[in-house]
Amino acid sequence: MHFTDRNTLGDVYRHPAGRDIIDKILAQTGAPARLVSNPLVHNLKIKSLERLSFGKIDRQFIETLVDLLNAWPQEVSPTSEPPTRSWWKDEVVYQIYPRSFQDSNGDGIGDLQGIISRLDYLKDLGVGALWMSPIFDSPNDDMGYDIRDYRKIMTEFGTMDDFDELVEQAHARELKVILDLVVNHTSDEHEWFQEALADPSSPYRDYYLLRNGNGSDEPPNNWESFFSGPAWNHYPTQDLWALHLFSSKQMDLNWDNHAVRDEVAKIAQFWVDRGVDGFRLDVINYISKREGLPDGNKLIGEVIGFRGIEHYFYGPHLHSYLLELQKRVFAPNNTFTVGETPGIGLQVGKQITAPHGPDLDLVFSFDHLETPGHTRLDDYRYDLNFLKQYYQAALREYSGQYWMSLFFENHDNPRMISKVNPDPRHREALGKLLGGILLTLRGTPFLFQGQELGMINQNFASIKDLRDVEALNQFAEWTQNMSEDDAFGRLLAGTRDHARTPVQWDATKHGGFGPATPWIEGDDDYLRVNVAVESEDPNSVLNFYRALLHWRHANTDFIYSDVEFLDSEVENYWVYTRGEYLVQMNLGSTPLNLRGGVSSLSLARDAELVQSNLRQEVGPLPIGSFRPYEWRLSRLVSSSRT
Ligand code: TEU
Ligand code: CA
Repeated sequence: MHFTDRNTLGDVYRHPAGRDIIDKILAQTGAPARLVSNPLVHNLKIKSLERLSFGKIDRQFIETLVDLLNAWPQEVSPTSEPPTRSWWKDEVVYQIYPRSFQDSNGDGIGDLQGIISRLDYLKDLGVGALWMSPIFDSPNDDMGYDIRDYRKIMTEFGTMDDFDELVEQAHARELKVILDLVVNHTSDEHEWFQEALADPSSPYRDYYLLRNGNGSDEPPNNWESFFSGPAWNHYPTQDLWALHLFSSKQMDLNWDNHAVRDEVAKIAQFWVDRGVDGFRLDVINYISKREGLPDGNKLIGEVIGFRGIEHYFYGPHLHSYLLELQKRVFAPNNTFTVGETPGIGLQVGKQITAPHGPDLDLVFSFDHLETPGHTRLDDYRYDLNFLKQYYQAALREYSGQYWMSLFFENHDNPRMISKVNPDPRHREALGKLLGGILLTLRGTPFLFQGQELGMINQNFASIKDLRDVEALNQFAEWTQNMSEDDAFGRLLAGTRDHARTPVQWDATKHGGFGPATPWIEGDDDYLRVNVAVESEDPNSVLNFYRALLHWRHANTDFIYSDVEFLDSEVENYWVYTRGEYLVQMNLGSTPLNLRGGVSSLSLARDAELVQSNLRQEVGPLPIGSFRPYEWRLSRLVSSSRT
């Protein structure tokens, strides 16, 4: 269908990208999903939005929407066959933030030799693949997500020999190695950018999104950076402006330039040739920007929070650029790929990971990480009933050969236990419950370092304890019109630093991370919560993860089995089957007692318990009753299936 502004919202909703955009707006505004099926809304023409919004949705937004709908593929391939077997479906991926994992040489910074020294721990835990946040040469303005040389190991992390040893040692343990490839932008210290600045006739000028200033001190458009302020650097000597969606030292590459795409393909091939099994592709859906880099719509900027985002989060050439990389590097080498795609919804996520000829094997979407109306920086209690609703809807879409990534934590987000319920009395049960969900839903689980210990947010005392460029920039912006205490208080709940404190290995100084004062420190939580203590405790979060990870390995049919949700409307109760297995849990901090009107399976008397998150000394309550955050996995013996 060729879209114009005379198409209706019903037509828009039938388009995969259109449906995702409308679903996101509904979710953000808390409007009911059925609003779209209301004929009054369904039959509205796109062009009427301008009048109905009193101009808030302006002409330019309408043209952007129509162009995007015409630029994007309009079909989502149907599939009902069972998923094909792949190592990246069999295995659980463990994300390592190298800077905070293990310091081997006493400089207070994690490194590759530190990772090598912990490979036996990871193998024993039961994970099957390691995704390392960027390890390449970087000035660390954004902790490695600002790459200065793609073919050199960051000095603090070690050498290429250390890398080769890590790959060899990981493969010897049948652990796959996944690198974090950041190719939406490079560091401003990358030689390409330095040459682009130095020489007006340099071919590298077209590697970036540079605009002549024509003497103006106004940026070329009104786009905002994710890390505060305008998304443009000005270089007065050259009278040049350069785009940076992230920090002012992370310069966006011009992917419309074939030479850039060629460079990226060669970089990926270089690491594949060194034994890398896969890549996590950083903000990969941002690489294609709308022609002319037009101003962002005011209303969309207010709703989404970043002005201009509609011009790049579903870029017009994203599909063709990903396909090019797939054909040149990933498919010929059978290289696993997972795209970090902030803002991408379920339908476009299915298009990108379509089983027959995917652009990428998996994507990371983030719509489940905050409940509607909240942002990461809000200090609120995350309601697990929202997680249940999200995954029930998402896994109805990602059925058959479609396959989801599953995660609750990463290096950009606070610890999930703290978001749900920081009450220390519930930490162990809740930590295990979250692991139980992650490892029994249908998809590939991604476990973030320390999550297996039940690590939580840290009691940072002041801004001096934080290291993250996002937090520091936000603090500088907010303290222009509020006190330092207030600005720090607003940052504390959601700063990315919570995920970046050193992994807690034992109760010695710095938690066994290393002898020196680490580059970032947490509170004294490591005295109680660490690998050494938890390894000896049969009731620990660590031993819960370890048991369930090994159980998965011994029951691969479970991994590929369908998921069927039951009793969906019972508050605080989440129950689903995975083939012959039943997963039940109490999502609340108070006891749950199921009354009548639930499925017979929920009250099955002879389901055999496989694993629960209760402490061994605590026996289960009568059938249909659950302790706070109680989780259990049972095998349905034949009679229960009736
Ligand atoms: O993250 C992009 C991303 O979606 C989040 O950083 C989010 O945009 C940000 O926290 C503002 O809400 C990737 C990396 O995971 C992150 O660590 C980098 O800082 C960022 O890209 C730039 O490379
Ligand atoms: Ca070190």
